[in-house]
Amino acid sequence: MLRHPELDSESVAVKMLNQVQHDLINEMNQTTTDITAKTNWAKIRADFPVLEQQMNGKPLVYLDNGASSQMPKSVSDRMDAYHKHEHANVHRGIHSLSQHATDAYESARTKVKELINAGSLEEIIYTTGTTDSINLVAQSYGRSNFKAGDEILVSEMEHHANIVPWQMIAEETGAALKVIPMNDKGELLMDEFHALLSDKTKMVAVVHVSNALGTINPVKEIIETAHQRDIPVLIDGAQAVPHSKVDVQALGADFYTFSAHKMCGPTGFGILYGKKKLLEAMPPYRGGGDMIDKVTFEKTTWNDLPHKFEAGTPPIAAGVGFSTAIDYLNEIGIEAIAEREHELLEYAAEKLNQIEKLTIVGTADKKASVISFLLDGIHPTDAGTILDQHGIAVRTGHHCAQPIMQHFDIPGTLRASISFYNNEEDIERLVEGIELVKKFFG
Ligand code: 7TS
Repeated sequence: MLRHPELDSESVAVKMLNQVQHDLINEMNQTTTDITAKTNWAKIRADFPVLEQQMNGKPLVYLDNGASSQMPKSVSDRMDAYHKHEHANVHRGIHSLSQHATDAYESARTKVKELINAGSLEEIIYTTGTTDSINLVAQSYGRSNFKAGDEILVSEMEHHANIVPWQMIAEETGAALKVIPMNDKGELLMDEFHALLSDKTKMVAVVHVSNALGTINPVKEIIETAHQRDIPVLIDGAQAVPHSKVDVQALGADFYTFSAHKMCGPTGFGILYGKKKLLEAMPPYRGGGDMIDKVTFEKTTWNDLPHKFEAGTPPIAAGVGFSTAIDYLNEIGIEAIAEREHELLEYAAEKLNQIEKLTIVGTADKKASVISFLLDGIHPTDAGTILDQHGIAVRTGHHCAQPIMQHFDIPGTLRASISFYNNEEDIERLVEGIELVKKFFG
C-alpha cells in the first residue's frame, strides 16, 4: 500500500479529521443541550478565523453570507490535509492513494443524500454549483423535452441563474418563458401561478428562498400543483439548504440545486438532486472521461448515474471539504442554525425599522435571514462604500436579480445577509454604520 511516511494504519489527515470532529463533538455536547439558548455561539464564531481580522482599521463585520459564507477551520484544515497527504485522481486508480481520494471525495455524496433525504446516491450529481446544476437541467432535460410552443415557468424573484439558462434553451427550442409575478411585499401571487399553468407548461423553475428579498416560497404547494398536470419542478435551493432542513422527498421536487460555498464549504462545488427516473432518461450534458461506459469511434455508451453527468477530473479537494462542511453544520444542528438566524433576523429587523429614512425591501410574512434596504436619497453603492470603510461588508446592487429591481423600480439595494456565526454586536455595528452613512450624506 502506498502511504505517506507518517501514515501507518490511518492517514494523518483522517486522524486530524477525527481529532477535529472529536473536539467539535465534545464542544457541542457541552454546549448544545438545548438548541439555541444553550448553544455557545461565541465559541462557534471562533471557528471562523476570517472573522477575527480588521478591515480598514475596524473589526470586520461580515454580513454578505448570501453571496458566500465563511469557512470554519475544520474545513480548511481538511482540505489542506487532503492536498498534503491524500491527493490523487479519483475513480480511476487501482493504487491505494487514488482509492483513498475516491473514498474521501465520495463521502460527500452520502452526506448530501442524508442531508436532503434523497432516495439514493444515484440521485446526487456533483456539479460546480447551483448555476452549473440549473444549466445541466436546462441543456439536458430541456433540449430533449422542449419544443416550439412549450412554456417554461419561472418567477419574478429568480436569481439570474434560474432565468438565463432557461432563456438560452427556450431560444434554441422555440419554447417561451413565462413569469409568475409577485406583490410589493415580495410574495409570489399564487392565483397567477395557478392561472399560468397549462398544457403548454413543460417546466416550473422557482427559487426556494430569494437571495435578494429573503422570501421563503411555498415550494411544496407549487410542486403539488404542477404535479397535478405532470409538470416537473426545479427548485433553486441555494439560499435554503444552508439555513433550513430540506427534505426533497417530502417536498416532491424533481430537481433541487445548491452550492457548497454558501454552506461553509469551498467554491467550485455544488449539487444537483434529481429524481432517478428523470436523470436516467436524460442525455449527458458534457462528454469526456469518467462519464462513459465504452468508447469506440462509431459509438459511445454512457456510465451509470451519477457519473453519467460528471465528465472529467472534478474539484476533488472541494468535494472532500464539502463533506467536512456538512459534518460541521450537522454537529451544530440545522434546526439550531435556523433558530439562531431567525433570532438575529428579528433583532436586525427591529433595529433597522427604528432608523428613519430606511425602507426595507422584501417584507414577506415568511422570511429567511436576508434584509434588503434603501436609504432615502442615498445610492446603495455610495452607502455600501462608506460601510466598507467602517469594516462592514454588505452587498449592494441588484444581487443578480435584476427583475426584482425592475419590479420596485430601484437601481438596487443594500443587503445584509446573516449567518449563525454573526452576533448582535454585528447588527449593532451595522446600525451605527448606517447612521454614519446618513451623517456623511447630510
Ligand atoms: N440561486 C440563488 C438563489 C442564489 O442566491 C445564487 C447566488 C445562485 C443561484 C447562484 O449560485 P452559484 O453558487 O452558482 O453562484 N447568490 C449570490 C448572491 O446573492 N450574491 O452573490 C451570489
